[in-house]
Amino acid sequence: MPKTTNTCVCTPHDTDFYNVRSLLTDDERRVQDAVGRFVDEKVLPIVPKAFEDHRFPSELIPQIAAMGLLGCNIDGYDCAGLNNVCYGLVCQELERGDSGIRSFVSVQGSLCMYPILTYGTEEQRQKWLPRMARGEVIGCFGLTEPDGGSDPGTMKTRAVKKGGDWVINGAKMWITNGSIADIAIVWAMTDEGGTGVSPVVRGFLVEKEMPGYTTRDILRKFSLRASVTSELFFDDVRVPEANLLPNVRGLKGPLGCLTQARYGIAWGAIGAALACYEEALEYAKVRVVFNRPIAHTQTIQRRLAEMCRRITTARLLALQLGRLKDAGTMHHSQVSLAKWNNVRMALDVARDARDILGAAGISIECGPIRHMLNLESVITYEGTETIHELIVGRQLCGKDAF
Ligand code: TGC
Ligand code: FAD
Repeated sequence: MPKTTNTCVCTPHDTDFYNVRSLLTDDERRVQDAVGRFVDEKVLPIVPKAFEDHRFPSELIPQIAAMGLLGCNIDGYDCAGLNNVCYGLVCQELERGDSGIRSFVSVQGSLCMYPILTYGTEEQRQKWLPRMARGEVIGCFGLTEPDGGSDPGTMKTRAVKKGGDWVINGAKMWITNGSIADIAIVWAMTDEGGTGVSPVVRGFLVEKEMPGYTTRDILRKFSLRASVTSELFFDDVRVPEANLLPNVRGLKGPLGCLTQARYGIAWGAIGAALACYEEALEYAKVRVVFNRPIAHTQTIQRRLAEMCRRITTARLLALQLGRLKDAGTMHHSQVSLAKWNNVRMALDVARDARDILGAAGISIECGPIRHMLNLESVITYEGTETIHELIVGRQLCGKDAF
């Protein structure tokens, strides 16, 4: 039997070394290209200044909505009904622009539209989802509290049933889109089980104009500056029963939403890493020091090869995760491994790219420092790196070590 020989050798592309794009369907490639063009033409020209000015570029919302990117993996309710690989590619392209833009889309789709779709009534879906897909109603997701985010089971915000309403008291902290949101998905402890029974977490749709509900922006951030981050306060906020999400009880409600958003982040981080790597690679080829481009030195080549290796493996990991999600077989611990791996990869790539750019790398004119600073939030929110390591550890060892 003759040995099979490889007769078609294609030169690896420096930004897609294993030609992962060839594993996508035509539709998936079309979605990626359309969002990529949007990022090149509309996001990148304005986002460094927005970051510098500590301003969320809300003028992008109608364009993002018109492209069908809000809740894009939801079927019906005026949503695009794309598969989860497409949703991942959307996140990847948006975060190639800025993590703040991907954050906006993650929160709207995965943290706000998803729970209404999955835990809400048909009336709630009809009322909110089409308007949220069109960007006419903006959402935020309130889980984290001032006393700690990693262990949401200890939350202090309480909802007490009074007559036909629920009355909410408490506060949420570090909430993306908080002050620009028309509705907040708020998770609160209830005592609905009665005396002697453990409190139960329930989800509520709190509307902006409800008396007692206020927000305050968190200013002076060094990270995610092109994104709104707020505190939410609830002072005897009366929420009608019609605004309770009836179809989930317990922490699995918010954690189920986090699985959706963490999935998107695992893809998004690849975009941030690619932006940094491409800039460092181009710079290294033209920056002449000691009479030769720095790209002709062993150390710089090793560092660029290391970036290429880590980005390539992250891409393959995200794509397989997406295929599992589309097949309905993805486990949330697999999402944790991907969020942990890909965000750590992106942060390391961004820091190294910043260094390869030398002094120029500290300027807002260059992307890596902006991505690097953003990724300090991305590695913390949606579960810190440690929490994801411990989720994978629990899956392997069968015991909580939190
Ligand atoms: P645990 O006992 O593990 O779970 C309670 C119930 O939930 C189920 N479950 C999940 N379901 C779906 N997806 C997941 N990821 C799930 N994890 C757990 C679990 O099966 C159980 O179900 P049941 O039926 O038995 O009741 O709960 P725990 O209290 O031990 O918590 C474990 C831990 C530490 C992993 C969890 O609390 C955690 O993930 N902590 C991190 C918190 C976090 O990620 N917060 C993020 C806030 S939102 C945010 O950051 C938005 S950033 C937005 C942006 O700008 O992009
Ligand atoms: P803590 O829980 O106090 O953790 C502090 C440190 O202790 C971390 O390093 C952590 O890894 C470590 N640690 C915790 N437990 C253990 C353990 N058992 N063993 C070892 N180490 C441990 N939240 C929302 O609800 N909605 C949002 O929209 C939202 N947006 C955000 C936007 C930004 C820009 C940021 C920065 C955060 C946002 N968050 C949001 C909050 C985010 O989810 C939390 O910051 C995160 O979950 C961590 O919580 P914490 O900051 O309270 O840290």
